[in-house]
Amino acid sequence: MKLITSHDTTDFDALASCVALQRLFPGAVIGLPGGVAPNVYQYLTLHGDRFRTLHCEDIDLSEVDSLIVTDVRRRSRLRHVESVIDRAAKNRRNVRIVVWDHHPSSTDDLRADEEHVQPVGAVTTLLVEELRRRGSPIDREEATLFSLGIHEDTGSLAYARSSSRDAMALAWLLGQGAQSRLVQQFLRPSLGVTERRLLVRLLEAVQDLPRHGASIGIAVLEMDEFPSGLADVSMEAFRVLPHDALFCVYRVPNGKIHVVGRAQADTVPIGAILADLGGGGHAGAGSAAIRDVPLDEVVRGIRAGVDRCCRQPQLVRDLMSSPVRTVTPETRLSELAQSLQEWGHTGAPVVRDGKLVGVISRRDVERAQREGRESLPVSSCMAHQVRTIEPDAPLTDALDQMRTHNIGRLPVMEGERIVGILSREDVLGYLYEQSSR
Ligand SMILES: [Mn+2]
Repeated sequence: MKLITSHDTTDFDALASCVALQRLFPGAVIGLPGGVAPNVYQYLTLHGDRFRTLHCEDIDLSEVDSLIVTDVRRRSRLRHVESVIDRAAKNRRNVRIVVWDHHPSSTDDLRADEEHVQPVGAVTTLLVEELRRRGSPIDREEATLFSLGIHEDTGSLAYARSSSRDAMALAWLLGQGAQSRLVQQFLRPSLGVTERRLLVRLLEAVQDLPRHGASIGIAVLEMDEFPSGLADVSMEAFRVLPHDALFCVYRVPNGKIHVVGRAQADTVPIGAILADLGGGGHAGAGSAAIRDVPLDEVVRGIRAGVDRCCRQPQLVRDLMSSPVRTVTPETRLSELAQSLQEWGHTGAPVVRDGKLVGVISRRDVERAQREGRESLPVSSCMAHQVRTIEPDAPLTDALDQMRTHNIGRLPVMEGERIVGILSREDVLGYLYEQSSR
């Protein structure tokens, strides 16, 4: 028997890639580990006959002579087919193992006879490319399911790991009849009443892990009933909260602990941290299901992982321009206009007797010119309320200030002394540099 399988809490990328693999391995059976994600569950209540999946528990694993694994290759996440993997380890002739995956490699990875691993946003993308290459026709139900897989794992192409290949696969699927309205509907079903209650509890439970400039939240909940929709509730909380990263730790009545982690790109490597707890995932999203470990030990494990894995934050000091060109309140606007052009700056701090008394931007000067006030001094139209920042503040604080108050440049102050200036251009350059790495 040929068995296609994937990871626990099966998501759309896992399900879609299983279904696509059935096209490559006709007659193969899809056997899922156990729980599926709630949105996949809802999808399967309607599509269960069209795309048949079985529980691995209901399959005679001793019959399996081909194991096709997708969207996962860590052995710790493949316990449900451990007996098959063990048979293959004894004699490769017993079982042939094929892997399709897009996760980073690890020392715990399965040894495969055939491996298709590439760092695209969704493993479904690799399979769509393969079906396309083979000229296999697909219908609109398949096109819609494959789109769901790619949308889910790439955050509709907005996650950092999305690639142009994911976008091209989606474009092709639209051409094959993928239904965007249904994608939308199945991707994020609205939270039910129980999930909303859980969301409120979760939001109340969030505490800050004061670390490294990235703001990291952790919420620990002891549940007195079996939960549903933990991933969705965690995602919703992450959307609402101001944190760069969020760890949601749920202890369910049988003592098992579920951890769901989410992070903005380039802040906290969620997958790596949760892998040490027996889970896995990507930089931006991951999960772990942990048995027989006390709650406080799990929380300690997360803290330790964060300490170990988080990069040192970028500080304002690293990015600010220094020394600073300043002007006095008495400088004429016409003169300032010329200086700004010469310096290539879009504004300047205003200093009197070594003390910062205001800031003025090119926009202020241009307005004054339009209104014929360019002979007036800088003091006539500078901003007196100046927001400043310290050189050792994390860059994220500076970004917050710029965003919240819509300011273009922050004088960097060491006590009374101005030691630098951080402008929008400095920050933008850095952001684009970072995200293109
Ligand atoms: Mn995936």
